[in-house]
Amino acid sequence: MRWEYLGAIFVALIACLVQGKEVINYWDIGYVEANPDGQQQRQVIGVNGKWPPPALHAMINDTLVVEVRNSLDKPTTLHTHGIYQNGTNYMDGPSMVTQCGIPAGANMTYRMEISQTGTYWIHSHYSAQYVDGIRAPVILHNDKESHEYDEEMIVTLEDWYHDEAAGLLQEFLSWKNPGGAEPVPNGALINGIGGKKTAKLAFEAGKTYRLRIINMSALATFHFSIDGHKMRVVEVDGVDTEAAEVGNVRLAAAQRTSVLVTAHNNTSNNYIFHADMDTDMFDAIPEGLVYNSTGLVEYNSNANVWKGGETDWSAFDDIVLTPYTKETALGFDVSYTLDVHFNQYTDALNHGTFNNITYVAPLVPSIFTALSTGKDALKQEVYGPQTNAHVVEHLQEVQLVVNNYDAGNHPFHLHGHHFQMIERGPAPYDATHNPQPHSAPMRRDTVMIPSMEYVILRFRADNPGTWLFHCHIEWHIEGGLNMVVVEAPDVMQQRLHVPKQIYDHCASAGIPTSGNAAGRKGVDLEGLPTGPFPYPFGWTRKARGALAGCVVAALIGILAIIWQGWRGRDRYKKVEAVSQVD
Ligand SMILES: *[C@@H]1O[C@H](CO)[C@@H](O)[C@H](O)[C@H]1NC(C)=O
Ligand SMILES: *[C@@H]1O[C@H](CO)[C@@H](O)[C@H](O)[C@H]1NC(C)=O
Ligand SMILES: *[C@@H]1O[C@H](CO)[C@@H](O)[C@H](O)[C@H]1NC(C)=O
Ligand SMILES: *[C@@H]1O[C@H](CO)[C@@H](O)[C@H](O)[C@H]1NC(C)=O
Ligand SMILES: *[C@@H]1O[C@H](CO)[C@@H](O)[C@H](O)[C@H]1NC(C)=O
Ligand SMILES: *[C@@H]1O[C@H](CO)[C@@H](O)[C@H](O)[C@H]1NC(C)=O
Ligand SMILES: *[C@@H]1O[C@H](CO)[C@@H](O)[C@H](O)[C@H]1NC(C)=O
Ligand SMILES: *[C@@H]1O[C@H](CO)[C@@H](O)[C@H](O)[C@H]1NC(C)=O
Ligand SMILES: [Cu+2]
Repeated sequence: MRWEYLGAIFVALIACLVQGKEVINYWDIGYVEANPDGQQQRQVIGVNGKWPPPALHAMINDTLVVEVRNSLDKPTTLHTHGIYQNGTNYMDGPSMVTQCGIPAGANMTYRMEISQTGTYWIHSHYSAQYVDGIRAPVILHNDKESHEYDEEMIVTLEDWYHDEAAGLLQEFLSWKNPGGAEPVPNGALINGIGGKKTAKLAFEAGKTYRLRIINMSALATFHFSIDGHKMRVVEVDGVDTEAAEVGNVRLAAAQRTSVLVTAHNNTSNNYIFHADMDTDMFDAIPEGLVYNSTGLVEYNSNANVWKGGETDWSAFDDIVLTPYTKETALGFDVSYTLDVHFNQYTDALNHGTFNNITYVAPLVPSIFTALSTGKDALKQEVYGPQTNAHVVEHLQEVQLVVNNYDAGNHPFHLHGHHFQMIERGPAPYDATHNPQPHSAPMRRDTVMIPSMEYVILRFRADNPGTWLFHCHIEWHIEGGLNMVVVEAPDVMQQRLHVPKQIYDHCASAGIPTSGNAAGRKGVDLEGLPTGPFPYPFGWTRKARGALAGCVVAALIGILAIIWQGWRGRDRYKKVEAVSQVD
């Protein structure tokens, strides 16, 4: 054998070691029966005939593969939340943004290179499907973690509904719900169990545990704490942090936090842990709803439950954390201000909106518009007025200023990136003010913006693709609180090659895969449905209510007059008739 062959083999071997392995998971997605809270048996969406779906694990540099078979009677997709999908935008999952949806009975191979570590999750991004249970943790390990610990455990928190999402969605997006009251969950699940069943975390004396807490909620925010134990935050949304001691952690929907907990050095007690849902988001609290869930940290099955001590419920603020790997604050080449409002629109439904535009899916998924329209792909118009597309250039530094004018708190998620959290304050953000970011700002992929506050986010556009930016409350996604960041469509055209499988799915669903949002050339959007729009004159909800009242009163008045008229005419007729008979 010649030496250069040996050399080549050696290089290939090294490349293999660094590239990592392929981790293949088979997921047959279908309906199964489950009763996780012991209160109601219902149909849920599970994997391989089981529920909850299994957690996925991979190492940095591995290729994570999920072979999906769709055994549902409707389309589905999978979104691996927080994964960059660098070069594989079409594996990101949101239906009508990066793919058409896997039709009932069809298959799809999701394949992604893993360049990240930390705690993530995977869920359907088709309609409100994940609320029916198709959601699972994704744990990405490093060969050497930033902090030392003995063992790790996953703690999933999710709100649970007894009714299926499709029906709840119908009630939510209804003219009978003009105020947009979200469906309130029937309870909460910890690691997939709830009600009278108790979730347990088994601790051994003296060990240090990493708890990977994942909020897989549709709506509810959770506060998590353990009686009699200190917690140190070491990761949020896949970004390792310098250890920070806290009394409790708050997780909005889709957020993840790892905490280190050192077990006591004796086994004389067991301890309660708390996962309390924030009821601020609930329009009403139904009778009997247990919104404060508890579980047991068990040292010894015979030990008593420790009583005493007060939980430290002091606010937990993620913006003051320090990332373990520090990056200086980005500047910005472009800045977009996004005003968040909820209002009743001209279709009589309550919609979530950025700058008074509510998202409506285009006829052509945005990725295909970006890939097929040549130079026009750089124009915002080709993506259609209702996608709220913002086109950014390759490697630009982008700033998003999000003003939350709604009465509720909303967790916003950007696909394809971790953004830097530059500043938070009372809305509206004053553009003349010069923000003073932390020298190494915290990064994450989902940020909670409290009511009437703004947050400034920055990221580098180094990942060509069509990326959704949206509120992660499932009901608000469906209500239109989404927009699409179209990142470097010119570079997308050079680098992205959408697999044939995805084109086949579109073809079988009759969805076009070229042209602008309407499937046409240039900026001719004929045939693309428009609206719904805000009511004109910027009337407030109250004013419209009053006006609606007036209109109804006026209508009743007019109808009454007409009816009187009809009756009157009848009476005249009768009188006439009588007189004729006479
Ligand atoms: C992952 O790959 C990068 C370079 O591609 C390399 O520097 C790193 O050591 C690899 N990590 C592991 C755990 O293999
Ligand atoms: C989908 O994959 C399954 C194996 O998981 C296979 O049996 C089936 O034939 C595939 N269906 C299609 C339409 O390719
Ligand atoms: C999960 O997120 C929802 C929505 O923001 C929130 O109401 C709930 O409290 C969160 N759960 C946890 C355990 O943080
Ligand atoms: C047990 O823990 C306490 C406080 O946590 C500490 O002061 C003590 O030294 C520990 N004992 C042993 C034997 O490790
Ligand atoms: C066991 O540890 C707890 C917590 O550190 C402490 O309060 C308790 O006194 C210890 N009990 C014994 C028997 O050491
Ligand atoms: C639920 O927990 C919160 C703290 O998170 C507390 O203020 C409230 O009183 C508790 N409510 C019930 C009914 O336990
Ligand atoms: C958007 O709507 C809100 C409330 O309906 C209104 O206050 C605001 O001025 C509108 N913004 C723009 C840019 O039209
Ligand atoms: C994507 O990959 C390119 C190199 O191909 C790299 O420069 C860039 O930082 C990556 N972006 C993300 C978000 O991973
Ligand atoms: Cu929201």
